[in-house]
Formats: sequence, C-alpha cells, structure tokens
Amino acid sequence: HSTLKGTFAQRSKTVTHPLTAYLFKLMDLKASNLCLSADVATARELLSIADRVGPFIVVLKTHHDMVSGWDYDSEFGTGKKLSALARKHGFLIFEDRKFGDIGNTVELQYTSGSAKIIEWAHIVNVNMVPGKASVTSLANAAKKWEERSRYSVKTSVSVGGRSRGSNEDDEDDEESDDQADVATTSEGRKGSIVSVTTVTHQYEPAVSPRLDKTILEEDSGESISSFEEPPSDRGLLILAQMSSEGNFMDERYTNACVEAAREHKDFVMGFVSQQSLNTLPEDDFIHMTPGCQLPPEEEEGTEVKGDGKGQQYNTPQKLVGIAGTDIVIVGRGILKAGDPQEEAERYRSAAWKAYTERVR
Ligand code: 5IU
Repeated sequence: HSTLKGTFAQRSKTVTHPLTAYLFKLMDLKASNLCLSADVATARELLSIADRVGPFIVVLKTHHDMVSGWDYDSEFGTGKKLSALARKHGFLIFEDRKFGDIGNTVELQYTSGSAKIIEWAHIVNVNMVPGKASVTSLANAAKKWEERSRYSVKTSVSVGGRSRGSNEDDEDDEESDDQADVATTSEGRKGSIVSVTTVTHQYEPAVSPRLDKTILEEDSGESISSFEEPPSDRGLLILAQMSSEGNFMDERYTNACVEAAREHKDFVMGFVSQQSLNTLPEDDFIHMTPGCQLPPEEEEGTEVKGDGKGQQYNTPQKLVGIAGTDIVIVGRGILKAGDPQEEAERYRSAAWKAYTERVR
C-alpha cells in the first residue's frame, strides 16, 4: 500500500482528518513515532513522566482510571495540566478508555462524569464489540463539542457595580442565569444588573495561558514550545487488533473495524492494531501499536518475549518496518528503566530508524 512508502510529511498534506494531519507533521518535526503508555499510579507521577519524556514522544497514552489523586478541576486539574505539557513539548493525549457499550452510554462516558475525557484527551479509542453505533455516537458527541468549543460565548455580568464572568455554555453552572434582572454575587449579595456584555471569542482548545505560565514557572521558566496549537478536532482510534495472547479479534472483526473507520473518516483517525490495515488506494489511516519492547542494549538482536500475563512483545523494527504500523506504544519498556528519559530516546531512535528504512 502506498502509505507504507509515503513519508509522514507527505501524508500530513493529503490526509483528511485535521488531527491526523497535525500528528503527522509533529512526527516529522520531532523525528518521532513513539507513544509513551503512561501507566503510573499517581497524578504526580503522570505529570512528572509526561514532562520528562515529552521531548521524545508524539503521543502520551493515559489510563486516567488507574491514576490516584486525579484532580478533576476543569481549569487547573490534571487534564488541563497534561494539556499544558502537551503544548509545551508537542504531543497529543490519547486516553486509552476503550469505550465498549451502547451508543448512548459511550457518549455520556466520553463527555460527562468527573473526568470529562473529551475536554483534555485529543484522542480516545473504542472497542467495536457492541457494533458500529458506538462509533456514530462518539462521532456525534465530538462534533457537538467541537462546535461548542470553537465558539463559546462568554458573558460578563456586572452586578451592583461588581463584575463577574460566566460561561453560557456551562449548563450546570447555576450562577449563569443572566436573564434575570436580579442576580446574586458570589458572596451572596443581591443586586440589580448594571450591564451585560456578550463577547464571542475563539476558544483556546488546549489550555489557558495562565495555566501554561503556572506549569512553566514550576519548571524553571522554560519557554512554551514553538509547535503550533493542535486543531480543536477530536479523534478516534478503533481497536482492531490486540497484542494479548489468545485475544478474540479475528479477521472478520478486524474487517468490520476498517469498514466502520471508512464510514467515519472525519472522526476516525485510524486504528490500534498490530499491522497496517490500509488496503483501498484512498485509505490513509494511522496505526498505533502496543506490545512493543526492545531487548536490553547489551543483548541487541535477540527476541523479546511477553510479560507472563498475556502481553506479547515485538520490536519496533518488526512492527513499523515489517508490519507497517506508524507509531509504537511503549509502557514498561520505558517506565521501568533506570533512566526513563534515556530509554525513551533509545526507543524513539529505534522506531524512527525502522520508519526511515521502510520509506527509503
Ligand atoms: N494495550 C496493550 N495491548 C493492546 C491494547 C492496549 O498492551 O492490544 I488495545 C495497552 C495496555 C498498556 C499498554 O496500557 O498498552 C502496554 O504497556 P506495556 O508496554 O507496559 O506492555
């Protein structure tokens, strides 16, 4: 297939999905096709590893539900802090949520609850077992969210000489009832509304500048990266193949995943899979592949095995070079290393080499 020989730079110019185009560009700029699977126990560790390994990766994969101490604050919480780090280092956040329920339920799981995944994860994935409706529902949810966040209307209400801001979009914000001509200030004082100003403005999808500053200050004042901001589009990966031993995703299942992806090209970026699934000439899906490890440096060239709990590993050379996937997802290979930063660089370099040799 032509995408096996096409460079990421070339594919960034022709691919339909804006977020995939952005990701391909990022991969080309950073010379990286590495995703860190940040399977850590605490929010503090998550932010710390994201900051340290950020320069070497293009995607950070999270499992927010295994992290303790996740701060759900919509402005200064863990999701927003991750977004700031994503902007600083240039990577996308992929919440490996593996949605797997009926359409209505996955939509709510994606957009609601404490975590509000859609707010901070550029990419999520779906388990196709319940059928194609879950993809349609997630796509609709994303479309609604994108429209809302592109043009959110901020209203500033001045009550009895005091001014406060409220967001009309925030349905559960009880204070935003600016229709009434009597309002209560945050201190509980009643007063009549002096003026109501409505300003339509471009929403900042990633993070507020204030938060950028907070994180950067904590981090010895490094400047924000020169990477352009990602588009506000959200993306989906369909779980088409798994790395675990004896999994039930057979060929028929995988083919149905590809079919669903083609039906939702404006939302589906590609697949979590073990090989490239681009077969039609017009296919240009991106493929991310877990189950990746390198042998230790001193044993270069040897085989890598599983983890004894069903996980099966392959080298970047095999996955990117031979099976034709684009991004390798590495967790414990990097996390358990003595120096995760150095190890991330070793994985980046091996995966990039496999890619450059493939397109040569
Ligand atoms: N993961 C897999 N295999 C899969 C899918 C997801 O390992 O087929 I879909 C996840 C599980 C874990 C990460 O979060 O990818 C791999 O971590 P290790 O590199 O530590 O095995």
